[in-house]
Amino acid sequence: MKKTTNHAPVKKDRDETGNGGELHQRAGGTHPQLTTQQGQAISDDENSLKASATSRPGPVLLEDFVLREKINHFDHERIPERIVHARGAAAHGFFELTESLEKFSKARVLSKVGERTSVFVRFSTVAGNAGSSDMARDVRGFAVKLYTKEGNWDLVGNNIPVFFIQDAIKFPDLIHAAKQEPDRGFPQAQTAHDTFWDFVSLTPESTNMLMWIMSDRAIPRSFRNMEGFGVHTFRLLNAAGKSTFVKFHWRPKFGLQSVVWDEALKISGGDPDYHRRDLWNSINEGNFPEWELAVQLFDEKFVEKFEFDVLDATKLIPEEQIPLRVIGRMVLDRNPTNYFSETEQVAFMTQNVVPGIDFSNDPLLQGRNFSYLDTQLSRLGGPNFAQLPINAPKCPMMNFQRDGHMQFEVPAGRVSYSPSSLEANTAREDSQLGFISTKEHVEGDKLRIRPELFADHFSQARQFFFSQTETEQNHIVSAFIFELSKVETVAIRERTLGQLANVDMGIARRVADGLGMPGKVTKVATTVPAREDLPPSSALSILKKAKKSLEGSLIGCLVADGSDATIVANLRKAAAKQGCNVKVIAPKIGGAKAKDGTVIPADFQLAGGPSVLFDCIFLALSGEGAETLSNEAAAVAFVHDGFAHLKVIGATAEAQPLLDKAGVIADEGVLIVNRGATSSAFLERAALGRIWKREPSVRTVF
Ligand code: HDD
Repeated sequence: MKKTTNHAPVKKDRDETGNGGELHQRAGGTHPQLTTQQGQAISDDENSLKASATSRPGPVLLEDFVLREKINHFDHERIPERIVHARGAAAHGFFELTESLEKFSKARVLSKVGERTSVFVRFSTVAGNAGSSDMARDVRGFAVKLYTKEGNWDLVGNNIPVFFIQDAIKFPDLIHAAKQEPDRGFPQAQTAHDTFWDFVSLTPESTNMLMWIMSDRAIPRSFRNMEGFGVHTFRLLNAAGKSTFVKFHWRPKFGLQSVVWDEALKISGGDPDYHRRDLWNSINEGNFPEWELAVQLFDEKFVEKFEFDVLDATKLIPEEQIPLRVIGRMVLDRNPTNYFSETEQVAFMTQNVVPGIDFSNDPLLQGRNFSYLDTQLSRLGGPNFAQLPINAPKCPMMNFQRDGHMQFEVPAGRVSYSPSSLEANTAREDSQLGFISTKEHVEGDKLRIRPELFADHFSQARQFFFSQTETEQNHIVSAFIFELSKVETVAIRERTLGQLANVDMGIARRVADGLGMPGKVTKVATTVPAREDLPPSSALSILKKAKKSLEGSLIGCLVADGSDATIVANLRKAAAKQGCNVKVIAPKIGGAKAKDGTVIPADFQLAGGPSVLFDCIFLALSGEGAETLSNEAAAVAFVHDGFAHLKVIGATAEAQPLLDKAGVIADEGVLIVNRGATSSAFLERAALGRIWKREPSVRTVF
């Protein structure tokens, strides 16, 4: 039977009509009766209606409305996928305010300390289609719908605080260049191809964002380990009508973490659902993803003295200049009940703000405010998508908008207009409570222009690069080399090197060297050269602010027949104390026979549990197990990759043959746990993160 939710004007559950009981009985007392969409009980769901179907089937009859309705509904099961951010995963939760911003905003969600507001948050990649891999090198969408008591507020952000372009008119070009090339339909979910680099190398305003997407921010360990940003400057408006500029930041409780590039490539094969599975599992396990909401507040005085324009979405405001002020927390504690109804049909729109929160004149934001409603109309099929349970506000809602496709409301009465006098208690506007735009004086000529302050495209790109640790800088250089190595047109590679030279000649030369194109660096002409005096900002680096903790992480523990069950049990106990989970990988999914005769249950079979799925690895092997696994390519790759991906490796002394076969060289991240000893040294080192020092010994750094 079709189940309905308790959201207002939808069709009544049949149980409520009184028919349900009877149908239930008809189905044999234990299951609800299967019916058509019109509620007619179905007698046979296995066979279509056929003419003269005695020994051999005759033709299927057009009359079979049960068959036709079922196939017809199936034929229409898909809606157009999002043109960008098609691949996503989402969860429900709440936002709780911890510090009131009442002085700055009249929005209740920002002023009532302790009040919880329901949220639905969708994370996504940008370029890939709905079925692409989670681990593509890409920006991640971070879209938050807050169902406030004063209407829905959507903060439709990304995990990177700047953007590729300054004006919405360039968005279709950017996306056409980034997505699959139109003649061949590939590559999928990646920017490593000619059209993307052609466009960005001709669009110098993208340079700052390029630094960010070539950094490890674009290959996050999980959604839980990402920051989120509203990107644009918004405005807050208080009860007296005074406006303050604001930027919004989400900061993850589990800390920022990313994977390394070779690992990202392998995760895409090992588990294309890596991020959505992680989100789903962590919520199911009660390990709720959590973020702080922080704001940067500033006034006109700061706007005047800031080196860049606060309305330019390709720039950020360093935290050293305007510190973050933490005002609340967001917890995701419930997985969706139905992926399509919720995650697919959720309609985020930047235009969704509540009284007390307002837009700025950022031309990118202004264009977005048009695009999101427009796209929902075609994606969700008409103007009534706000009635879908996932999109409906959770506060009283009343207006005179009527009819249209899929109208679920059944409004009573004669009055569907305003002003009116025929009925008492029709909805009226309220100048005190209602949404008011910031009062702003505007004058001047109507022109298609970019403000002068928008013209510096390289200074913040340079500041970003030199704010990174050496390891992170190496990764950025390698990412440029990887991406440009996939660009077939040499002139595009050269032009990109020329733009990079505007950031810093040293970076451009390193990339050129890695491409085997030394001597090919010629600066592209620019009117505003990069400033070299911007101080580095530690907040821009992942590693400088990494949390030294294992909370929420996964240990992959390799076992085989003959393993010591006590070692595994002890590891589990010690790991649980640190809030981290142990998953056991064995040659057979039925588990491994421990030396004491018990069975160590397995979570993964070796071939389906590569080490890329875990944050660190532990080899709980007996001598016999290590010998056997040394001849097993998947086991050797498990250890080899763990080492090459700079992970901390714990192992029993008996595991040495496998370590040797995998080419592991002893260093501070390889910890041998002696018989009877605890695994605490391994866990202590693992909590500090990867062994970055190992990197130059496992790959060439240009
Ligand atoms: Fe956008 C989706 C974030 C610029 C037009 N965008 C979309 C989503 C996120 C963002 C997170 C997915 C929402 C979801 O999960 O359903 N977009 C951004 C950010 C931007 C940005 C942070 C720059 C700061 N977007 C941008 C521009 C335009 C769009 C300039 C058009 C002028 N974005 C769209 C869209 C999408 C979308 C076509 C596709 C599906 C949808 O809206 O619902 O309207």
